[in-house]
Amino acid sequence: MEARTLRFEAALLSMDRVLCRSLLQEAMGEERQLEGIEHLLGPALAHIGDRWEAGELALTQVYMGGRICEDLLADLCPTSSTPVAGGPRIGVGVLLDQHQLGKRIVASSLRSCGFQVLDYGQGLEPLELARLARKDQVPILMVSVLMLNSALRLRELREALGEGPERPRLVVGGAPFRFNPRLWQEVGADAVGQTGVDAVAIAQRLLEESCAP
Ligand code: B12
Repeated sequence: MEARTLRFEAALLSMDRVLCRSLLQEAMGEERQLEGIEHLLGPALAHIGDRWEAGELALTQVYMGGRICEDLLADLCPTSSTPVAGGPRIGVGVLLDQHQLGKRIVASSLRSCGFQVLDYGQGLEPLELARLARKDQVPILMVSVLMLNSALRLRELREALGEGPERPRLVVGGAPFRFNPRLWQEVGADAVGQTGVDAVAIAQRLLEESCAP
């Protein structure tokens, strides 16, 4: 890992919010803002997760790390920073689990590129999420899942979205798809992405495809 990522991880674990914030701002200044956040926060939290799994860290440390990142994101990339009237609409949500940082970054990336984001929240049941997406007639539904059990329930969501050209296209992302690169196809998704930048590129591609004669 890069030196700054290691420093960020250490600052998260010692709950040094001031240092976390300044490292994040530094990273945001060097790259396009959200990409800077992704490059620092993603690997640091993934490493904290691995260390928790290996028994080196307590769950409370994971919790506090996540909490600090949540507060920093709320502060540095507010949810409604760029409301765009008339842009293509995209639904986003977290299926079943409570890991919401990825969804937040994906939503901010989409908003910053002119999409109207309908944020359905987290901890959603498959049928409920499908109902919301169909009611709003979003052409694309982006779903974040961080736990394998939640990822496997994407099949139910995909089924409930229905068939035909009008059904929302299902785009997925999150840790289980990094661990198993074929999982997105197994659950019936239309596309998978690893970052907020991917989310934007996929949305543009799917919308172009749907307009093609
Ligand atoms: C922080 C964290 C928590 C925090 C969450 C805080 C919060 N408010 O979100 C807390 C402490 C609450 C938590 C709880 C739990 N966690 Co947890 N957690 C993590 C951790 C360390 C980091 C996740 C994170 O926020 N990463 C940073 C964000 C920015 O990254 P991201 O979500 O991956 O999103 C990026 C990309 O994936 C992508 N992306 C994400 N979604 C989408 C969607 C689309 C459409 C696209 C295009 C892209 C995209 O773009 C994002 C931005 O770059 C992960 C480790 C890991 N490797 O992910 C474990 C992890 C996900 N947790 C895990 C577990 C087991 C749990 C608990 C069950 C622990 C417990 N015993 O209680 C609970 C479950 C809670 C629940 N019901 O949901 C396991 C899951 C394992 C599995 N096989 O399912 C992991 C993988 C840790 C591990 N190595 O074992 N967790």
